Amino acid sequence: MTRLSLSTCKTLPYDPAFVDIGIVHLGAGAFHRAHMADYTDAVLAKGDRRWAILGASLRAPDTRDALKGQDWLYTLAESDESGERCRVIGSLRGVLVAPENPQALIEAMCLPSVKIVSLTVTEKGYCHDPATGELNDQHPDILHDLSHPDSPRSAPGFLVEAIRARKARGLPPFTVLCCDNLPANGRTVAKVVGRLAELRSPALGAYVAEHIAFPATMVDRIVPATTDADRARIAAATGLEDQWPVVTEVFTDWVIEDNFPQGRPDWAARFVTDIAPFETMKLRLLNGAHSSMSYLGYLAGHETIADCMKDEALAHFVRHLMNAEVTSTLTVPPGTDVSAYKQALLTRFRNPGLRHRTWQIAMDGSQKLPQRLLGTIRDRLKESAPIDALALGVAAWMRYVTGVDETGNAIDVRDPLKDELRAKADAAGLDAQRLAPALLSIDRIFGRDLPADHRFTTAVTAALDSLIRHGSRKTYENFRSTHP
Ligand code: CS2
Repeated sequence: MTRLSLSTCKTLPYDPAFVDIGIVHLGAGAFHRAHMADYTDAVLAKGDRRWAILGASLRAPDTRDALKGQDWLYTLAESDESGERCRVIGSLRGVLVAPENPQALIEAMCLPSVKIVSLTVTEKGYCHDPATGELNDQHPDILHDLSHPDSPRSAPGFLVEAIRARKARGLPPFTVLCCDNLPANGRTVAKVVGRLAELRSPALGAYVAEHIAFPATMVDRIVPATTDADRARIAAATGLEDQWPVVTEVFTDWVIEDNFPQGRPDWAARFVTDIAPFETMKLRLLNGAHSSMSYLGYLAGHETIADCMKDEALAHFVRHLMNAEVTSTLTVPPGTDVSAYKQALLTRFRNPGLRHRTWQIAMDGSQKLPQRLLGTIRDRLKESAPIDALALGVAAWMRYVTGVDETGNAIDVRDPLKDELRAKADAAGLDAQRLAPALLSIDRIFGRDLPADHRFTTAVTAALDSLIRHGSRKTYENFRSTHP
């Protein structure tokens, strides 16, 4: 079959040979290619050719290897209940593999045409403590980057070195645009990068604080990992072989704090001055439901989120979590109908075209729980309001990270703290009275306040006890009876 490439693709409304690199993006994975690269493709198509993206992978060469032979083009397959439509995206103009040549990436970040360095490196990529948002200055990659500043490994290390190099060359700084699901993502990354710069030199720390803009964003699009079945289906639909298409939903949303001193593309995003209410609503309703469902659903034997939603008792739990426990903690963003938002979320979760695996979402729970569930729990405790559903979500994570499922099979737990989690779980055994406090003692996740609040510890321990004794399915079925 003919391969997708500039010569075989007839549908791009602009010629990617005549664009300038305005953006360097760290973490050119599926989410970026379905989200920001799509918004940027539309800008190029409208005729503003200044904003092509040069991507970088901070770890594996696989994206570069797949896309290089097709002139960096790829297919975006968007689905909803009515079916799937395919388009080719041309805004990505290359992918560098950082570990192969860190200097080449620093040089790219120093191109005079580059005005924005954006990031999707996942929560763990910022080398911070999830509970506090502070740089973890003992993180192995940070220790490495402090001793080898011109060949960094971490995203903060690349940002600091490129900021320093641009300053030394008299170039204007770039704007740093975080597109990960971190709480207060702009401020968090500003803190992490500012601290690393300061550890290199107080003058560099001061320069970052004074001159680098870190606009916050709320990003939203569901993007499951691409499978071989997706590749085959998309090739059949388009008639062109694409080694790494991206599968997503029709829905997309991007809210951005409008703070770009060096200019920005005219993305079809929502530009606002205060991002916080949008972000909190999304992280707590969408991602909070996603994570809770992924642990409970995985343990109950559900492979995908759509499968979870077909399980009436689990779908009931999700609705209860959103309506009875999360909504009261939100400040409604201007112009938002929260009921319609929640209704739309349930429809998105049911999307039959997405095989979004519970195992994929279950990844990196230690980095996700604080902003997805624990912040909500803190707010509910302040209101002296019930936290039963939220506590069950946390307990399901605890059961999951023991690494053994309900039938005795191993769970492939992926998490930067996985060894610590496993060691604590093994020492405690499958006993909620021991396992819950053992995991709650990790203050990088839970802080000091939550483990000291007996309303929280009691609720989590009771939920974990039920999960251990009765299994996940029985536990959320009982939940439906007791929380109709
Ligand atoms: C998911 C998110 O994998 C996960 O943890 O919850 O990637 C989710 O699909 C996106 O945030 C949706 O915008």
